[in-house]
Amino acid sequence: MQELAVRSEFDYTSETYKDAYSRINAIVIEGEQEAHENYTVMGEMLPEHQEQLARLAKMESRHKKGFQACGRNLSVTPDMEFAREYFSQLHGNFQKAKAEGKIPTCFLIQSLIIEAFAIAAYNIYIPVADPFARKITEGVVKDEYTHLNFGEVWLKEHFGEVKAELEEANQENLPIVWQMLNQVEADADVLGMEKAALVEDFMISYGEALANIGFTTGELMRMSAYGLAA
Ligand code: Y39
Ligand code: FE
Ligand code: FE
Repeated sequence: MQELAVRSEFDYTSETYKDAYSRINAIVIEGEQEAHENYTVMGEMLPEHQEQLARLAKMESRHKKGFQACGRNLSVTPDMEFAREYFSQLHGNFQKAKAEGKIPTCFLIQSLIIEAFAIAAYNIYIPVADPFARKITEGVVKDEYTHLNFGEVWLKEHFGEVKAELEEANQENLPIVWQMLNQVEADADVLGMEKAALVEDFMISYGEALANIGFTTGELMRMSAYGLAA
């Protein structure tokens, strides 16, 4: 009954829905592909965690395949060029951090910021998704929590040495996520995902992660406020 009530709100076959889906679906597919690449690279940078990071990378490719199936199921062609452009700033910052051997920055970008973004997007999407996509997304979001946790644990273990670098990386990358959220607001709305709910869910996951790593409440408030500079 619940399912029928939710389903009747959306026409998943309308051109309006499919047009918005062509961008959101592409963003998710591109995000999963880049997450796969990022964890593969991080495994090379951290030989002692190579096996675990390779496992995360593999999960990301599975997610990508799942979301590609969601697009096909709705007869939507994902706009991959749009999605590559969408991620280009974060992608560039990750590549730069990697080239400079800045592992904490890599963790902040991929495991904290991008994972918290994914968790927010997937949690908010699940109740309004078509039944096929809902099943897939429910499975995926569980994995994303373990990815966020992996970054948290590593950063917590190295908190003393990485704290200053994390503050700098936060200042540089949090405003970018804010811009990304603004950019996708209209399309997300067509899919039934409210920006305010996305922001709230993102800040909960991200803030909790920062607290678990070792930041004080005052520090994480200040760090969160940098997002508003977007
Ligand atoms: O770790 C992961 O699997 C992350 C790559 C995926 C990112 C997904 C980004 C979702 C943003 C969608 C925006 C819709 C409002
Ligand atoms: Fe994923
Ligand atoms: Fe992930």
